[in-house]
Amino acid sequence: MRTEIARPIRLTDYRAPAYRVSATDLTFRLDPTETRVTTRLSFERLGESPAPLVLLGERVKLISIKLDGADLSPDTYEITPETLTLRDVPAQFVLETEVEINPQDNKTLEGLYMSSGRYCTQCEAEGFRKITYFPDRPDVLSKYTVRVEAPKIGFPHLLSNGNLIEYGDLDDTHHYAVWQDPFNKPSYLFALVAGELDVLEDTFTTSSGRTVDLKIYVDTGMSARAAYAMDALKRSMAWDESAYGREYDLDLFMIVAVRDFNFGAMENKGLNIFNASLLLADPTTATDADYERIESVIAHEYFHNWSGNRVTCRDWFQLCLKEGLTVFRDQGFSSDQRGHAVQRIKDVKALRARQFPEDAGPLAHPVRPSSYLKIDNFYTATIYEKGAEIVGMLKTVMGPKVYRTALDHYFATHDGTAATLEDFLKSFEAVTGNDVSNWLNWYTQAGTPRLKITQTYDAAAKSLTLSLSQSTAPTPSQPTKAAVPIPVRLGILSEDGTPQSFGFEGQSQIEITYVLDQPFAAITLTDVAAAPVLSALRHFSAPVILEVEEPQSHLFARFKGDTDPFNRWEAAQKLAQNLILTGGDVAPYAEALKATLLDDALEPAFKALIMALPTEQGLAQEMSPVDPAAIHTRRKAVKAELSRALYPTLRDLYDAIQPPTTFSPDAQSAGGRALRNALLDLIMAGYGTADAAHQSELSALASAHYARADNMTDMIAALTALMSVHGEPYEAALDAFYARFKDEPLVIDKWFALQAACPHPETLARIERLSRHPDFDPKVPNRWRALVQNLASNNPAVFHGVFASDSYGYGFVVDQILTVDEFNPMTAARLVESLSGYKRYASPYREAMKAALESIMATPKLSKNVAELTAKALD
Ligand code: 0A1
Ligand code: ZN
Repeated sequence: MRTEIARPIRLTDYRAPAYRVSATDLTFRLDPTETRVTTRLSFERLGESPAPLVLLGERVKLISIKLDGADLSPDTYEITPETLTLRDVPAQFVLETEVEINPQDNKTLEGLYMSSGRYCTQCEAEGFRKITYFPDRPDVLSKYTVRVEAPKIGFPHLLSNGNLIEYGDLDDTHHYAVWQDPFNKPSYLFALVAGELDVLEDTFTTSSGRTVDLKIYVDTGMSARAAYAMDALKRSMAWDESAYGREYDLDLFMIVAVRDFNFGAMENKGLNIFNASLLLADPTTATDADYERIESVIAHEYFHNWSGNRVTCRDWFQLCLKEGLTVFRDQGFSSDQRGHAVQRIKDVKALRARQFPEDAGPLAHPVRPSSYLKIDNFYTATIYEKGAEIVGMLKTVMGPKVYRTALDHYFATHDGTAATLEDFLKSFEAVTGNDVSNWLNWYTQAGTPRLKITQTYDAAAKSLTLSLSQSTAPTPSQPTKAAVPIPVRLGILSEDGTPQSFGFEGQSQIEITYVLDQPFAAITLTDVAAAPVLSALRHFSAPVILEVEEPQSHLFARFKGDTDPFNRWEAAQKLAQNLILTGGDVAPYAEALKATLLDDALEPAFKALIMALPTEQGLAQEMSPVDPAAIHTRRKAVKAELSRALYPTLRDLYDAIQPPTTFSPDAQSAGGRALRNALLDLIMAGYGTADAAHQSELSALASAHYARADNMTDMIAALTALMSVHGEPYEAALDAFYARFKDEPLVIDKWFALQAACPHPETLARIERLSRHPDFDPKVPNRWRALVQNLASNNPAVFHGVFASDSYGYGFVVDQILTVDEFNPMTAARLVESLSGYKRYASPYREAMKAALESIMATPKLSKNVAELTAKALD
């Protein structure tokens, strides 16, 4: 049997709901296999004429149904596997249903499910319908009262959204709690948690003087590990007040950490639920990257309280209204906490690594898609990260003051409602009086625009003419593209790297932002004293691919001295990319890198970033057709050569850094560790081509780094360094690591991840072995992703089988997708993307990847999630 192709949901089919729900009362009698949910909904018809009431429900067993207190006979309603329809209802009525659900059996991790013996929920996007019959769509907002009943033993904490208004004993064995949320909310923001938990408590005083109780619930014995998350939460609350004037609105804010979770975290009103990996941290179990992620995700979910909860989305096509805006807000927070340049470089690296390939392949979709089969498949880098870039561009073009006023206007105008992207853009129009409708093209058009700049310098006239043009290649179902507004921030340097002023529109400037909103435009900079080096798209002012024809010397000038740190890093990356993809002498690049490393004015975190060569995945985007074997070999060779050329410098710098005796996760300390570990990484790249004596010196260095590591960042860096050595020292360190952390699931995830990401001929066999390890469980997404996602996304050499042409990693990944698709389609589907770019690959990879996708498609009973993405990938 072939999976039946479902009917897509289209934006143009949007119809306002026929009924509003003025109150939602839920009672949960919790039981692992037979939870009873009683739902009392007060409906009011919105339109003039009678309309059927269609409620959504999946895998819920209807026990009883009453309308205005009277039992309904089965011939008055109709049930399908996904709906409950009442054809004939009054204009105003109360509907009461009782349903039975089975949380223990629910391995989709959507709706109500069990994790480590606790009950928890995940309702975004369409999980609430797995709890009860409801108009489960984001434009139906309602006030919730929730009563939770459970045994006292095993379930001392009974949590839901809002305020606790009542609790007590039902009898000797059972108790209950009643929660009331005073704010209207859509069903996707509903949450419930019940179980044994430890809690870390604190308070926050808002700018208007209200005290908010903060509670973070974690596994018993783990509350100390929530301290960093608590600190990040308080900083986020203060930042949202000062940067956006947004104050928290309830008296209580709770977060719960759970081990089994499909995504990162969820912004349920007043009760955020987090994947434990993004909440728990201490120096011995979490890396600096983990601390950084925790800080940004805590902020992200908290910021949703305004951008997402108080103002929500009219329908799921508007997902980026809340996600793009909230990512932009959390990036602003991180940037204030950790440094603007370093944060921008990291954000752009992530955008290019995840969003650019998406936009260049068969899964390309606009930031506001026009149709979908499963909305779960649209929690993508495009909607999140490209969505954030659009908001960032608006801020760049409008300026910070206008941006802030427009956001204030947006929050004030749409508070308590479900809004659209047009509403968001209209706030900018309301504040500026300007038409901003051309910005909608960024939302409706897929594909990364290419920005081409050609330059003509007239030495006699001292003028520099820049011709700018934009184009976007066709994407699935969008053959032609309109121009989008592209802010191009630019300045000029002299050949020795010093900034030059210039005239533009009659004024002397050091930097301008020109908005290219047509397919083509030409501008002239005057008073350009000497032959200029153009520094365009500073701070990555737009998510585009920049093409500038220029000599290598210009790249070196920017690498050495661009005052814009982003473009300094960018020039270094371009030079490294050229070395790897087209060859050339490594010496000048090594010299420039050395000068950078010896420059005391630069931050360690920036130096660490500039030392990292472009990744194999990044290089693949620059090659056509992609030959992963050539990329791997050439990158490795350039890295080894750099390592040899710079060894004395790298070693001196490495030896000169004394790791601090006490650990602090702050940005500066993390930057110091990042630099020391980047030095180690580059030093170790020389291992393969070193003589025996030097090899044993390097092996000893990596082992000593491991032995002295007193924090997880340094341990992982040492294990990564030992990958170059392989053999006994690597195995011994891995075994020691496992023995030490075997009772720490989050660290054992790292143990799996590390091995899966090792670029070595034996890795595929090791991964297959690890998939039979007693600690491997595909039902736990964190563990599954650690092994499988790391192979597919972070180990291109092994995934594409470059070490042995007959063994690709594709087959293993397909088997894993199919295994997980049987119980958790949402998580399984996210891995299909790894095979989707096959058309860009050279033979034989291309054919093998395509065959892998076809084998998925030929499988009976695929989920809608996997079927949608596989069909698109093959299209
Ligand atoms: N709104 C969350 C993302 C999220 C979406 C779906 C989930 O489960 C299926 C979980 C989380 C965020 O942006 O953080
Ligand atoms: Zn979000």
